Amino acid sequence: LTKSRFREETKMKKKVVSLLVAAMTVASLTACGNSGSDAPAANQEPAPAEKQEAEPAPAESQAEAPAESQAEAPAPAADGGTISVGFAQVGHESDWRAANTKNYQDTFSAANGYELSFVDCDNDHAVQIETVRGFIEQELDYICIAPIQSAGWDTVLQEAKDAGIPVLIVDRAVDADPSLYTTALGCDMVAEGEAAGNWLAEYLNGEDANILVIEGSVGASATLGRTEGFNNIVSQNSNWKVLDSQSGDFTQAGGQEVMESFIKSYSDFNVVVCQNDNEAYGAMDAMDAAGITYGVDGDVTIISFDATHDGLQYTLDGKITCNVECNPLQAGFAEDVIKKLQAGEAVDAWTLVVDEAFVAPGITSKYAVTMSQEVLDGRAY
Ligand code: GZL
Ligand code: ZN
Repeated sequence: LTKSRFREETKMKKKVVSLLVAAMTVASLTACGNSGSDAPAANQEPAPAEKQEAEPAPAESQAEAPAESQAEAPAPAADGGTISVGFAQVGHESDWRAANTKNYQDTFSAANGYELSFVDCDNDHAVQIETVRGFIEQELDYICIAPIQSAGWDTVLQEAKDAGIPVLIVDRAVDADPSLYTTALGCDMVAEGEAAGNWLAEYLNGEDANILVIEGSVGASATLGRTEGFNNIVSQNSNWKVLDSQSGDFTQAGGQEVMESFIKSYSDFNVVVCQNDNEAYGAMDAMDAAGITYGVDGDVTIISFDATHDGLQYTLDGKITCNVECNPLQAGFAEDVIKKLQAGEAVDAWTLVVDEAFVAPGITSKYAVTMSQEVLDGRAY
């Protein structure tokens, strides 16, 4: 349990830091209570004259521009005026998210010529929709959205398109007509779920599996994809049974809560799939409290997703046996798209952020890299 206190303390420290740093919100957009309103928000300064020239051509002249010709967004103003980017971020639910947020703030910095309007939407879809509406009203040059859930985006995406503002769907996917946004980028969540399943089949080598799944946030493409991918492999193994599958909302508290309820209902499980590292930390705390052993030397095999630093430390320690990565350092891909659009170049409709899987020391797999201290030391997040 001391582990979780350590984790809680680090998380609290991280949260304080990310709240302070994440306070860059557009004044009228303190949509999410935790926007760190007391921290300085650089973009609340009066916009210097030259910034106006960096604004895209007046909306009406782009309004009728169909998505494919949005590439004609103007090149940066001759004097290199700043480019305004709105980022409606999922929230602050996980270590992965913190790394993703920091990566966007580091990339879209004032020093790099950007004015970032960052809003932490606190896992609330309605807040995220209103945040995007606010970006449209502000007539920002670009809008990035990491959608909390896949459904419910058509209307506001149409509004952004009508306003002639290029929209980048990042990290997670939306269930909307692709002509309603400029580009999408992120990991292949179905492939991640299948990687976990394929590794498990290789590891169990024919043994039965009674599986409990702690899913991510309801309706998130990361949840839907990982569940679909893993179940594709479950259906290929007739001696595997998924006993239960509940959402832990991608948080440590959620993972612990769901695992505690699973422990009350099931006693014959030998595999727990956590759809992100923070849920795995919570599940481990719950199993510790119940005296259930896990890891390479335990009764239960834990599979996790995200391959964050702490998650890979547990994999190196043999507590998490398999950890499937989804790389959070994606802001560079978003910046590449914006630079191309600024230069009037066409952009790809989809950019895949590649990832891999990791397994505990002592295990060799054709689906995953065997963890070592060097692998851990070599990680960028
Ligand atoms: C995956 C990302 C997920 C992470 C979670 O790309 O959307 O959201 O797996 C995070 O940690 O909450
Ligand atoms: Zn919150």
